[in-house]
Amino acid sequence: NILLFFIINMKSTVIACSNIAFVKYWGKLDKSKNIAMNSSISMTLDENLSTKTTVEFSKEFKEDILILNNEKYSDNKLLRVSNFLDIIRQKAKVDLFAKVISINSFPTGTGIASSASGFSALAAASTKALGLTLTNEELADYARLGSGSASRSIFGGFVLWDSEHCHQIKDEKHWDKLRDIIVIVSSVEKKISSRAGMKKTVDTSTKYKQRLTKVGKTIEVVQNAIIKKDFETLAINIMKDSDNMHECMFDTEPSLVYLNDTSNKIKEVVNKLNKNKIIAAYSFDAGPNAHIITRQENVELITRELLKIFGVQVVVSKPGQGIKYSDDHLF
Ligand code: 2P0
Repeated sequence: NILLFFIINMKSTVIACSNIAFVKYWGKLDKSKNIAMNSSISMTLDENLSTKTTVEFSKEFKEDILILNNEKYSDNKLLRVSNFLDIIRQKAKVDLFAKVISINSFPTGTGIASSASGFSALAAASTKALGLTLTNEELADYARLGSGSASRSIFGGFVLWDSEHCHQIKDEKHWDKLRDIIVIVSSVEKKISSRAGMKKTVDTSTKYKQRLTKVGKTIEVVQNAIIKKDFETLAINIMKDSDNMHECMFDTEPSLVYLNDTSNKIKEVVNKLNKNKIIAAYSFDAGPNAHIITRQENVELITRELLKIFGVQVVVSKPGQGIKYSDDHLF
């Protein structure tokens, strides 16, 4: 370890972005390896929805330290980070504690998947700090152990998580006119985490069993729509898959309801805009915030309509780049 200390710089900083799943991950086949019940497809978002993380390992630290958005954590959040770092420490054969400082560009716990950007940044920064050289595919496998959706955020553009490993379908330049209008309805932390919620759905929902028989076909259709840039097919299937996941959530015992009245108003607005021609798709994760997928040319019109709903804020994202290493450390 002493030798290691001299030959590598044990500090690294990474910016990772969130992602929006067009076909959703909701349920685990293997909890310890974080293997999903079904494949999922996502678009990585840009730096408007990102996490910047600096990790340093040092013999000066007597325990792991986690500072997230300027607040020091010593609860479950720290435990989850420490457990993840244990895997990386074991791989690198290092037993030093780490200091982790992380800043999100958006409010945590709102269903805009802070765990996706958070754990992909942590995976990339911690492995780099310990001098591990990994391919993005290998890095995604580590990120997955922190959080399932984080594995997809390692890559830019359009990503397939085949329930175990991740692959890029197309990079961010492939469909650079595609946009995600994120409608922030509430920045309050959600009551039931995705992790706990999906376990309940797997255990109790019969609709979920039906979902699993159909989602393979949806994956194929959505992947082809991305490759061909077929917006209408993409939009129809994004909405169907989001609705189907939320039906399974509702079918869970006890019922999981993540959308609120404002979310439902957003759905109405999108349905109205789509009356003559499909120009937008709504997608909701485990929270009330909406993602509206559209083409650049329609962003202005759609945003204008959405902002008529009281109290909402919007952030617009392009297809993003995936993880980025930086020399501009947070400490
Ligand atoms: C997704 N979500 O595909 C789905 C849609 C939420 C709804 O991935 O337990 O935080 O850490 O693997 O990745 C959120 O679940 O769960 C999620 P863990 P994660 O984006």
